[in-house]
Amino acid sequence: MKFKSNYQENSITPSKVFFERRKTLKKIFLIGSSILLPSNYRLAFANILDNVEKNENFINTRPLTLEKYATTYNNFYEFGSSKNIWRSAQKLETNPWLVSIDGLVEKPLIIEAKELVELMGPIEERIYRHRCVEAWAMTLPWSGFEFSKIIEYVQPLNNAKYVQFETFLDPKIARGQKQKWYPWPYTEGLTIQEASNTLTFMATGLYGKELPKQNGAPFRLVLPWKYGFKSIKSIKKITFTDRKPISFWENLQPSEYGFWANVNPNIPHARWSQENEKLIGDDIKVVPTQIFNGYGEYVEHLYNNEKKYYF
Ligand SMILES: Nc1nc2c(c(=O)[nH]1)N[C@H]1C(S)=C(S)[C@@H](COP(=O)(O)O)O[C@H]1N2
Ligand SMILES: [Mo]
Repeated sequence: MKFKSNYQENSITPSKVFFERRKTLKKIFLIGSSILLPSNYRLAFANILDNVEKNENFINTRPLTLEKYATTYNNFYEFGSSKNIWRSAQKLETNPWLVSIDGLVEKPLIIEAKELVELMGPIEERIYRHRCVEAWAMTLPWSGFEFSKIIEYVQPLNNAKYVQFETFLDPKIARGQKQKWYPWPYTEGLTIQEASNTLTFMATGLYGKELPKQNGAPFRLVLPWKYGFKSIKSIKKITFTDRKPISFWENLQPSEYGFWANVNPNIPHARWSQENEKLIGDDIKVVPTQIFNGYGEYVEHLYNNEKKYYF
């Protein structure tokens, strides 16, 4: 993979040199409240996925979805509304990829995606169940880091109540964005409590490899207790705010796609039941949907034990 070969440098850099360089980078980040890195700092980093630790809290009894389905059966409306967008998603240029973290924070940041990942590492692997609002499901091995690390780093102000996420806008490469009736760019939002939860994950890899473009390279959110549309792909902008963000799907059809969107078998979608889900695989298996997709122990307290948060 092209991305990988660019990343060989540190595997042959003595670790002390690498460590010193990391320190220099950290100092640079600390100089201004918001800075752009000079281009010579767009260094090639180690293939950080080589030293990924599996997080034992998030292994799964459900078998992993076959990689061929996870990477060829996708929702990424920027590239079209079919599941078969993996080829057209290869047009997305993810290197360079500048990300802005701004709004109500002490230390706003504009940074290259690779460098943000370096800064937030080490990378860990978590196996999470994934549940799309369309009633299909997968079980996926993500690598990445907890979103709380970003929160710690930028230090939100007291009045920051929500986090808004936004992806790219480039109709020239993303054909779906030529469809003007969609409220591009794709936007999502969480309360700051949700964003700080242990489960809230920034994925930078899948199946021990760099994150495929169709799965949201260079990084995307993964929120396993919520319907999949909340897990926004290919993030360009993260804004801490005092206003509740209106997400892409909520904006399109608020009676069908709620802000909370917590997985709940008892709250049907306007057009179908959510009682069961189809596990994608060679033989499609139908299993009951679990409240909070089975992650209640981590997130129930966020919702005052009210298990109804969908809208
Ligand atoms: N930017 C963006 N992010 C997105 C989507 C999208 O269309 N655009 N689709 C969402 C939906 S509906 C789902 S189910 C998941 C699918 O992720 P996957 O293709 O990696 O399984 O991505 C979510 N994130
Ligand atoms: Mo979805």
